[in-house]
Amino acid sequence: MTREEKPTNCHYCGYLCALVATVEDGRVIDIQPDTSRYPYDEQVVRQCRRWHMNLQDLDAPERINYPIRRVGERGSGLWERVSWDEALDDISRRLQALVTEHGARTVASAIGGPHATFWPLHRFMNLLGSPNNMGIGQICWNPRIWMDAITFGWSIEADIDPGRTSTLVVWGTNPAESDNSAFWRSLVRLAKTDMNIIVIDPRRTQTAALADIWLPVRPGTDCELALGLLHIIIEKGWIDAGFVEEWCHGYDELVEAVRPYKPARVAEVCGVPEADLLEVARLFACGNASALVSGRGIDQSGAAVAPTHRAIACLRAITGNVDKPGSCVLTQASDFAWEVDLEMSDALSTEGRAACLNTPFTPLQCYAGCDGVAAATSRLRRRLPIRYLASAHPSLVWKAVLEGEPYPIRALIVEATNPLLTYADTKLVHRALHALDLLVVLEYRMTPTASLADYVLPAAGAIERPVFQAHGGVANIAYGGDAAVEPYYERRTDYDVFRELGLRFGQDEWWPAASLREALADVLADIPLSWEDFCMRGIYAPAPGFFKHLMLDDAGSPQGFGTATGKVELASEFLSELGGERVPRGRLGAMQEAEHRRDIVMLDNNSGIGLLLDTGARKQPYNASMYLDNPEFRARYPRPLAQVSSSTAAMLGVVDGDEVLVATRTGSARFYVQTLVMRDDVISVDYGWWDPGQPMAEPDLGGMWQHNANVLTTCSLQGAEPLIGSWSYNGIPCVVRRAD
Ligand SMILES: Nc1nc2c(c(=O)[nH]1)N[C@H]1C(S)=C(S)[C@@H](COP(=O)(O)OP(=O)(O)OC[C@H]3O[C@@H](n4cnc5c(=O)[nH]c(N)nc54)[C@H](O)[C@@H]3O)O[C@H]1N2
Ligand SMILES: Nc1nc2c(c(=O)[nH]1)N[C@H]1C(S)=C(S)[C@@H](COP(=O)(O)OP(=O)(O)OC[C@H]3O[C@@H](n4cnc5c(=O)[nH]c(N)nc54)[C@H](O)[C@@H]3O)O[C@H]1N2
Ligand code: SF4
Ligand SMILES: [Mo]
Repeated sequence: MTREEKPTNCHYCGYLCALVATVEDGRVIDIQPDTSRYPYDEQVVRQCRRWHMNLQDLDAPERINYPIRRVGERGSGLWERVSWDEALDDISRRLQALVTEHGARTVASAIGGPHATFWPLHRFMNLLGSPNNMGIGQICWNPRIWMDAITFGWSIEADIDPGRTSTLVVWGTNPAESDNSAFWRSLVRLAKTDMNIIVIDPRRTQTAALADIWLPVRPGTDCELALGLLHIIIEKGWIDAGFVEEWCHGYDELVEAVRPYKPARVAEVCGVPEADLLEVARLFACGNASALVSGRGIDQSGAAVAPTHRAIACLRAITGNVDKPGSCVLTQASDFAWEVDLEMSDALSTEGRAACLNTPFTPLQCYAGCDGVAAATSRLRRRLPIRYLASAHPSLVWKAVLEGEPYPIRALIVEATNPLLTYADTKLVHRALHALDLLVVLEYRMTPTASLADYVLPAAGAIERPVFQAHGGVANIAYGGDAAVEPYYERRTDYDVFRELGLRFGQDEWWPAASLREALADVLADIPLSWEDFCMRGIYAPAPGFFKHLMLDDAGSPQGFGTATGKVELASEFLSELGGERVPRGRLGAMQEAEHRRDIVMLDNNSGIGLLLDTGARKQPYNASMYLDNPEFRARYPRPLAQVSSSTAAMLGVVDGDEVLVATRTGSARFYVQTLVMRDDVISVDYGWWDPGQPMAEPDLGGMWQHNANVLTTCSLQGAEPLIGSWSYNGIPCVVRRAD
C-alpha cells in the first residue's frame, strides 16, 4: 500500500484554494485545506462550505463516469455507454460531414463562468475555422475590460490598501454572497477602520450594511449616477488638475457632456438622496486615494453597460485615481504565455473571421472590434485575449440554428455551462437545442442541458486534473496547482477531449503537449518557475508597480498610457469611429417623468404590480445552477427566493414564504417571497434554479421550468447595448402577483 500527501486545489469557485489530499493507492481518502500555499488564509477555506464536496464528488453517484450516447429521441433520457474512441470517432465523423456540407462555421460552442480551462476548446474551434464561440463575453466582466482598455490602454484592477485607500466604492457587486475569497473578509475588517465605504446597490445587502453610505440606486440609472458624480466633482473644482492637464485627453468635451447632470435632477432620476450624492462625490474626489470595484449590477444592465463603465473610468481619471497606490493598478501583460496565443485566435481563417455573426450588429464585440482595440491600444505592445471579446451573440447563434440565417449552425459543443438555466430566454435555448443535428456536452453530471445531448462526455474535476487560472489573460497573475490523482473511471480533462478531436481533424502540429499538465508546463516556460515550483506556491503574481505611465522609454520620455494619444482617453476617437459616443452619455434628456416617478400600484383586476426585475443576485452556498443536489445545501436553502421590500410585499398581499408569480414579456416563473430592506420598485429573484431530483428527460428536464429566472429574460439585440451587445439581467420591467 502507498500513502502520500498530495498538494492539489479546490475548483468550486474561481479562487482555486490549495488543498492537500491523502492518497492511498491512487484513491483519495482525505482532503484538508493547505494554508502553506495560496491563499495562505486559513479562514477562507475554513469558512467555505464548498470544499468538503471535493472528496464526496470524486465518487458521487451523480457523476458521469463514461461517455454516453443517446439512444432514444433527443431528451428521452435513454443512453448507452460507449468507449471514448467510439464517441470521438463518431463525433468527428458527424462534425466533418456537417463541415463539408455547410462550412466550419456550422459548428458553434458554448462556455460559461470561469470553471474550466477554455483555451483548448477555442484552439480547436479556431483551427477548425469557426468564429462561433458563445460565452459570457457580453455580460460578465468583459464590458469593463473593453472600456478600461479603450480609456486607459489596458485593463485595471482595484488596489485596496488599508494604509492608503481613503474611500472604497463597491458598485453593483455583493461580495458577501459572491466572493468566497479573502476580499469579503477583508471588507468586513476595513469597515471597522476609518476607510469610507460606499455601496451602490438597489438592495441593502450584507455588503451595503457595512457601508458608511448606501446609495439604493434605481436599476438601470448607474450611468446617470456616475455622470452626476462627475458633474459635482467638476463643478466643485475637486479634480486632480495636474493629472487632468498632463494625462487626460478630451477633458473639455467631458465637461460639456456632464453639464446637464445637475445633482437635484440626478438624485431624482436615480432615486437617491441629493445630499448623499454630494457626499459620495466629495469622498471619492477629495481623499488620499479612492478605489472602486464593480460587478454584475453594472455588467448586466443592458444598454447602459458601455457608457456606465466609461463614466466610471472618467471618474477615476479626473480624480487622479489611476495607477496610484490605494486606488487602482494598471495590470501588466503576463510573463507566461498569452491567452491570445494559447487560444490561437490568429489561426482563425479569413473565411472563419468573415463568418463572425456579430460584425454588422455589434462593431466592438467582434473580430474587427478586437483588431480595432488592438490597434488603438498598441503603444505598449500587448494583446487582449480574443475569445471572450469576440464571442458570438447568443441571439444570432440561436437564429442561425433555428432559421439557418445568415447560414446554418447545426452543431454545438457545450463545455462547463448549463445554458438551459444560465443563458437568456430558456424557451428559445430549448427550441434551438432541439433543432441541432449534433449536441455534445462535456459535464460532471447530468444537467437539463446535457439531457438534450447526443453525447455527454465525462469531464475530470478538481483533484483529478491540474488547474490553472490566469485572470482571463489580462494580468500577470496565475494561480492553480496539480492533480492529486489520475481521473477516476473514464473521465478526461477538457484539454484531452479537444486535443483528441483536434487530432482527428489533422491539427496534430498544434497539439504538441500530450496532456494538460505538459501543456501548462509549456505555458509557464518563460517565467522563472517550473510547473512543479508553481504548484508548490500556488500563485505567480509579481507586483505590477504603480505610475507606470511615468516610466521612461528608450528615448528618455515618459512612456504614457497604451492608448493612441498616450493619455487617458476621456474622449475616444476610436469609439466614435465605431458609431459610439466619444464621451460617456446618459439618457437624462430622454428620460420620461413616468420612468422614474412611477407610483407602485396594483394593476387592473388585481393582476399584479409592475416592478423592476433583477435576475441573478448571487447567493451562497450555490453557484449559478450548481450544487443544488447537495443535500446539506438544499436543507439550508431549500427554495428559490424573490426578494422584495416589506411595503411591496404588503401591497402584493404576501408574507415571507408565500409564492409569487413573476411575468415579463418573455415568460413567467414562480418564487418564494423573502422580504429585505431594498427599493420598493425592485424584485430580485434567484437564478439557476432546478431540481436535480426530478426526471432528467423531457418534459421535466430536471424540473427546470418552474423557477427558472431565465424564462423571464431575453438576449435580443433589440434594446441591447449597441457596441458590445450586452443584454439585461436586471432592471427588467415585470408584473408580480401572489401565486394562486
Ligand atoms: N454564490 C455565488 N457566487 C458567485 C456566483 C454564483 O453564481 N453564486 N457567480 C460568480 C460569477 S459568474 C460572477 S460574474 C460574480 C458576480 O458577482 P457580483 O457582481 O458580486 O454579483 P452579485 O452578488 O449578484 O451582486 C450584484 C449586485 O448588484 C445589484 N444590482 C442589481 N441591479 C443593479 C443596478 O442596476 N445597479 C447597481 N448598482 N446594482 C445592481 C444586486 O442587487 C446585487 O447585490 O459572482 C461569482 N460568485
Ligand atoms: N438571469 C441570469 N443569467 C445569468 C446570470 C445572471 O446573473 N442572471 N449570470 C451570468 C454569468 S455572469 C455567468 S458567468 C453565467 C454562469 O453560467 P454557467 O457557467 O452556465 O453556470 P453554472 O451553473 O455554474 O454551470 C456550470 C456547469 O459546468 C459544469 N462544470 C463545472 N466545471 C467544469 C469543468 O471543469 N469542466 C466541464 N466540462 N464542466 C464543468 C457544472 O457541472 C455545471 O453544470 O450565467 C450567466 N447567466
Ligand atoms: S473559496 Fe472557492 S476554491 Fe476556495 S475552498 Fe471555497 S469553493 Fe473552493
Ligand atoms: Mo459571471
